[in-house]
Amino acid sequence: MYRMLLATVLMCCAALLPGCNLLAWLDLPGPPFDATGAYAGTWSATVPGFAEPISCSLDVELEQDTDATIPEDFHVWGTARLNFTCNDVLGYVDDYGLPAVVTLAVDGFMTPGGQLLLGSLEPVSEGAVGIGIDGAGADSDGDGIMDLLDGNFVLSIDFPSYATLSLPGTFSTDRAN
Ligand SMILES: [Ca+2]
Repeated sequence: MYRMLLATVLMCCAALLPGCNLLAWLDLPGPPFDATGAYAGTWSATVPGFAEPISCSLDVELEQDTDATIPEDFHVWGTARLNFTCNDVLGYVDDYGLPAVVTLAVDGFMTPGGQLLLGSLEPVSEGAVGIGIDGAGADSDGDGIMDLLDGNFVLSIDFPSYATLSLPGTFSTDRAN
């Protein structure tokens, strides 16, 4: 009975008072590093129906407030820009009606282990483009700032005038600033 009462009081406290942050009260460790910054690298994916993978450049800009109160300090957001302007990609740009560059706002979080889970889904003028990113961040020099991010992504493009394209692939980036 006492535990139920305590739990109820704590839940009410968390729900009603903005200053009452139970997670902060627990004094849990913060994010392993700060992802804020610009990252540049390449993406690679296999287009359905084609054996050869295609690859081109990728830019990611991220923000994270590691001084914020938990869980907001694990919140990561920014933009991911996939270029389709490389020679081996241009054919698919025509075939699939892909834009030359896909720039997407992404939002998500960092796990305590440094994994970044980011996603977006936003309408564009002709349809919808979405991306899901599952990346592993690393702080290679131990200064608390993330230095590289690589992992997997799925880009979904749904234009009414073209077939829906789901492009799963991998990416690798390093800090650019
Ligand atoms: Ca670092």
